[in-house]
Amino acid sequence: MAEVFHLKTPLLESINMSKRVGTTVYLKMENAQPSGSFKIRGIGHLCQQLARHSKGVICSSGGNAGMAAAYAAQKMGVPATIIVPSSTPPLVVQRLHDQGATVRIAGKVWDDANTEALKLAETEGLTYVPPFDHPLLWEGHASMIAEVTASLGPSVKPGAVVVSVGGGGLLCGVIQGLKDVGWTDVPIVAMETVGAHCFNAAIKAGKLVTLDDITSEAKCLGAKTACKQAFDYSQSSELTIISELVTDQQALHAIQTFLDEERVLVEMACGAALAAVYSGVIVRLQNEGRLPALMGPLLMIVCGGSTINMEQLTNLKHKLQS
Ligand code: PLV
Repeated sequence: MAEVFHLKTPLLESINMSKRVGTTVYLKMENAQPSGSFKIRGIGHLCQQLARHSKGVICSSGGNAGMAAAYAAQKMGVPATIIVPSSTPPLVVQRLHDQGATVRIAGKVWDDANTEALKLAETEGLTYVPPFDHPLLWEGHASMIAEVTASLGPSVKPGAVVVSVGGGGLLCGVIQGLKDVGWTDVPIVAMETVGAHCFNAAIKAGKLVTLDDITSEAKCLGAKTACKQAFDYSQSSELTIISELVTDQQALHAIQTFLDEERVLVEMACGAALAAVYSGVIVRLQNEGRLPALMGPLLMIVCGGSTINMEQLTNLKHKLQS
């Protein structure tokens, strides 16, 4: 069997979040993955399937998919080229270099970097690693839900799951995981920031839409168009997907509170999900009757992320709180 690159992550109970929501909150600590986020689950799986004999992989990324592709490629002894947009902070470029990758900067947002990656894949014969839109990614991400079932034991089922949405790959993987274990009745709260809200915009329009620009600081949620599978799931009568937005200020407040209370630093993309608790979205949805009374614990996918350090946190505070 092929080597698995991701780790089984801890499922931690958060006393502080539980107090806020009024029910037990469990944190699936994907920040603890070797590449710093959940992305290694799907990307590790995809690379195993598609890149074993490759002359090199190429991945377009806001940062974390690239970190995962570089990690998997290094493990497989395959060269990695990561194309990031200019909005990616220098600290990530350095981390990618440290992971042994060649880094190129192309365009302003992820969509520009992706155009370049597809071109280079073609001209240089490299294996293209998409960050969110591929069934093998969703299959790999689904393993996190299988782990949650094992951690919770047979008698406990989550009352709801909270995830961040960028292009929707994490969402598709979580849904795949819920399907695998027969939990399709568990509602999903899909969180984005204003300015990186392609999934919310698609649901409102009733079709996939492409945002004009990414104006949020949560750059790793910054795909201009959600993947089709995520949108199709949002239209399915078998699933309950509630799409909610928070501001960058709320996402920043969430990562600061998480650092204070849980002693873990995550990036803005993850802050969007955490803000569902810290900014009262979950309680409001329940009060509005849109989220049924939680019959089980709330499961937070702590997606993690490498585009953060203390300096970057200070920069974000200056930018967003002045
Ligand atoms: N980030 C992708 C896409 O960026 C990337 O290239 O890294 N949480 C974190 C920490 C992430 O890095 C991402 C995606 C998400 C959540 C959202 O995942 P998705 O795109 O599968 O919905 C443009």
